[in-house]
Amino acid sequence: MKITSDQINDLNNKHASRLNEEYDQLANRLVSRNIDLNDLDDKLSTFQIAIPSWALGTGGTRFGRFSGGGEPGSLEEKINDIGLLHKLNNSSGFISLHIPWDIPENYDHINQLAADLHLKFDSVNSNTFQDQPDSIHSYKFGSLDHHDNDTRQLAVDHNKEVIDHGERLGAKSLTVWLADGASFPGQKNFRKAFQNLSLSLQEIYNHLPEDWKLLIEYKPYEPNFYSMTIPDWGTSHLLAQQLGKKAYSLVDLGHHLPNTNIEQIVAILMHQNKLGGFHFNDSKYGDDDLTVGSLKPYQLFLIFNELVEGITNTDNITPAWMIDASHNLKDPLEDLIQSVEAILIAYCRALIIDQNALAYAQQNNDVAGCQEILQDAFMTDVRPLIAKNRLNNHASVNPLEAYRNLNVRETLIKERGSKQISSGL
Ligand code: AOS
Ligand code: ZN
Ligand code: ZN
Repeated sequence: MKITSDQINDLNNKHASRLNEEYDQLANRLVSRNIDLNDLDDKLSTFQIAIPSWALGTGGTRFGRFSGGGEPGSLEEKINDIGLLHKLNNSSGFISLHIPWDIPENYDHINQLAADLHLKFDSVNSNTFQDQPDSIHSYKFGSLDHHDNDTRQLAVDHNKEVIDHGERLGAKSLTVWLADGASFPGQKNFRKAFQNLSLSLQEIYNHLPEDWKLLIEYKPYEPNFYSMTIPDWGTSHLLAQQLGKKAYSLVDLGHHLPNTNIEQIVAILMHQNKLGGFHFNDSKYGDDDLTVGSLKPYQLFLIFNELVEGITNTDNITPAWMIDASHNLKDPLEDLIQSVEAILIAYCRALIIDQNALAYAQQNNDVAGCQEILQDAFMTDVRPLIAKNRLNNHASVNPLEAYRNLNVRETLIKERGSKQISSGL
């Protein structure tokens, strides 16, 4: 299935006059507040979010999985789905692959396919949380942190191979998420597990090409429920610091205990130039992996405030952005469209914060004033800015509506059938 520019133009034309009215009204207001709309437009156009290859199929819980049909069965079909998204929203131009789920059979072909759809490969992900069918060692009790050297070596070698695969795709970073930990007190010696992990990461780090980054994800619990070997940002940061300048922490929004001040973590990591990657999702209880912005849009906005502040005022690299959500009830592509939209809205709202006024209010201990400034930006409906930006970039003014009008899912089901199950979680 392909979506053509003509199809998008036809649908956009119906919205054009109303959108222009809404845009002009908002633009006038923002210009009067000294917001540089050209700069904002450039920032929106260049902001690209990676879609993980495992997010295109229906996810599940440990209790069941209810496929909606038309799922991609091959890497080609996964890339094609991301191409459809990117054609609609012009903001999902990166793919994040999981090895060994997505090892290309033919690199030239895969690279060409991605290039034809204006997509690039972002961070590659290793998998030492599952045993592979032919494996002689098991990750049941750990991988990079394992007390058994052969098991640890298997996990280290796997990560090195993932880097090699990534190099052939033009990727520039490796994301390591570990399931390593313990579910019961006494099961592991914390100090030794950390030491083993540290040695393993060092070996992987030494294999990184000069222009690559190692992104270290942390998580407080699950699949282990007593301890995780990288439970929090402090541990991730410590490891990244020990390894050197190519190592960074990766923040996944769902990987914090309830009520954690994630925006503060973001600010400090950026201050240390150590925020390398970001996984977006939303949650009410734990790592719920729900649609971005579906529950806590204000928190997402506060996080983007720190991201924008950090990008402007620190030397931190631009982090690798990725959606890390799971789709149990919704059509995965509709869910991804909504997540990308929520990210853009939060980003755009953060971009229109009056930073000078905020700094002035902070200097003067004007606490009420600070809140007014943040909430003024948050309460602003920035959707016309985003829609207009997409219109100018020949993408869809309303991607979800276009997706439905163009019968994308129905066509995919016709092409691929209703039974096929995509690889992934
Ligand atoms: C797991 O909870 C993490 O969020 C990972 O980033 C990711 O979901 C996993 O690597 C997917 O396989
Ligand atoms: Zn994640
Ligand atoms: Zn997660």
